[in-house]
Amino acid sequence: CPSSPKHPSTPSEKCGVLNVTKITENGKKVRKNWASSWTVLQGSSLLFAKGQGGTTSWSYYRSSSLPELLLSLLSSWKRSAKPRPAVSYVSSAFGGNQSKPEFTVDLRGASVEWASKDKSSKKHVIELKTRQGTELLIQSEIDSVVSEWFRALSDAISTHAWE
Ligand code: I3S
Repeated sequence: CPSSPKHPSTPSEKCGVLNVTKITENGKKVRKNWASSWTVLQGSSLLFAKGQGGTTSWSYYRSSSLPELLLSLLSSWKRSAKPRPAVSYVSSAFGGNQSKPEFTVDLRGASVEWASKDKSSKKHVIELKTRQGTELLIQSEIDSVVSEWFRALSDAISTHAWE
């Protein structure tokens, strides 16, 4: 994974697109609001960033292959009502259009488990509970993606448990 804007010198351990919703915030139940988020695991921090304009987020392009990059630039160009010159898409892909971190979760003292059926009707759902009383559901339609995240989050939690 590329570095995040928050910690430019530290490469992140894992990144990717996941569906995420909070279900509890500071101990209080909140309404679900599933959203697709660019997710970055770095040390004991888990960072979520929304892509801008429904396209892609800051590091997507940097972690993509060239054919993927060209395809996504072409599709964002086609989607625009008033296409801009191609060069402006290229510049936005390389950092001009970085999305802001939406929120960060502290994994120290957190726990992860597979969410029970009553938490969500979706498949492959991870429930993450933080020490601060925030509970998140994390999901992807691709089960291998979710399994990898489960392992990465469990590892990060045990590595940073006593900090
Ligand atoms: O646990 P819930 O309340 O059944 O979650 C569902 C709702 O949040 C629903 O939204 P509205 O009640 O605002 O229409 C969402 O669209 C669903 O995705 C939620 O359930 P899942 O099972 O997808 O997590």
